[in-house]
Amino acid sequence: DVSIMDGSEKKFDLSLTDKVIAATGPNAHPRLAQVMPSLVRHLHDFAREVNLTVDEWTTAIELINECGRMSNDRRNETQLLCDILGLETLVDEITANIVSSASVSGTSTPSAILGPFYRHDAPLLPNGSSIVKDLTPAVPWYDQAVADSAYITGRVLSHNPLFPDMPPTPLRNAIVDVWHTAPNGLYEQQDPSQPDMNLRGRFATDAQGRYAFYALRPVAYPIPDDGPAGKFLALLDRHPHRPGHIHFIVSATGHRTLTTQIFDDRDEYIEKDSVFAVKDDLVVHFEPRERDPQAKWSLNYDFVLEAA
Ligand code: MBD
Ligand code: FE
Repeated sequence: DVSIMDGSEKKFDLSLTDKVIAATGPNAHPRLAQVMPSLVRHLHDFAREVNLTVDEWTTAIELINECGRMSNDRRNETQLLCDILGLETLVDEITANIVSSASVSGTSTPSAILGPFYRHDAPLLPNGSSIVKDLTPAVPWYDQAVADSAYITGRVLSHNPLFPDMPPTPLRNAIVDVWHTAPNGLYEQQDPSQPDMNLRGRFATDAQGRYAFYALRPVAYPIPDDGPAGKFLALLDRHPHRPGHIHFIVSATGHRTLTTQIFDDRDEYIEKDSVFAVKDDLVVHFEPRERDPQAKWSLNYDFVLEAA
């Protein structure tokens, strides 16, 4: 026990941990007043358990400071740090458990983490068009893009948890917001050689709930590993790779917005995602596509939203 009291002085009766917790005032923000005792206890217990030294704590502070200094609209290093610790996936799981009624588990499409590369205001495109903006032989990844061109279709469906036995029904005018990396493993905002908003788009579903667009089969890709999060991974002897994935935010009036990702089942990293986001129901299988000069592969995937 490292508490500083020796039992003789009533004034120092509380352990350091209890003092910090007791310091919270009566007018504290209610949610903070609720969660901080637990946070302080776990932080203090962690430091005691590992015998954390001042030097080690200073190193950790520098890591976090460096993440903060690097973070901006184009790269959120602090979020990346959370991702490699599994924290974004954990809070995604907890949130899903809180907001979905337990009885409907498994009936709507599972969520997955947003990640640091979403951009608002991707162009709204007509169904059947392509999110691949620059596909000329001058593009360094042209050959791979041609080989992996894909036609992605599906429906957005509604599940009403109040009527759990009813089959999901098609949702008209749902928005499918999609983004993925180029075959060089970079999102457009990471890569000056890609046009603005390359490989991003939004599609509105038709009266039958259908969406359709041309994209590429996603490739495995290393999360940015030239910063503090990457340095941390290396110190842990961990690889930075994510399995090939496509991000989606699917929204519709009167429904919970779904943030998710789908994962290509051919990917060698499918079981070792560096940010722990893969779920069984999000693993998809691309089929060879015949008689379409625009796409070598096809994928059909339905999203099921929960009425809210
Ligand atoms: C990504 O591309 C990503 O999707 C996540 C979740 C974390 C880091 C990089
Ligand atoms: Fe991603």
